[in-house]
Amino acid sequence: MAGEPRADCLFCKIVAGEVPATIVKESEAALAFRDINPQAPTHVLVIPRAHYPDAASLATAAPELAAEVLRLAGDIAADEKIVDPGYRVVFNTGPGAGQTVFHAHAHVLGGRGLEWPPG
Ligand code: IU
Repeated sequence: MAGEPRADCLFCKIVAGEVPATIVKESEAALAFRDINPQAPTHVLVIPRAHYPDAASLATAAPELAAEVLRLAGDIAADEKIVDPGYRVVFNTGPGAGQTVFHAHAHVLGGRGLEWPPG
């Protein structure tokens, strides 16, 4: 069922406390933790606690939860002091775009110059 935890999902295991993560912020419905392979001085992942495979399915099934993930991403940027000069929020969607964990997550990246277009 949509939103239910999945036994084979790494981020569901982080939500359950079964896999360690450095959590930087939490809300009732979402969680933010540092990426284990950071691509920038700030690289935090924001996830809904409920399982949706990608950002589009999250936004379709639970729009308020998608908004909560984006709000938390903005809070992280403020906490990490990367709002100025700017930061990036990325949802890799599909293997061809580099998605490796199929539990919706926003990458919050900042603290260095960010090229456009991304690779
Ligand atoms: P992607 O967009 O699906 O590729 O992002 C998955 C991210 O999850 C990736 O940047 C990994 O470094 C990160 N990650 C993590 O933070 N903790 C873990 O235990 C594992 C992956 I496995």
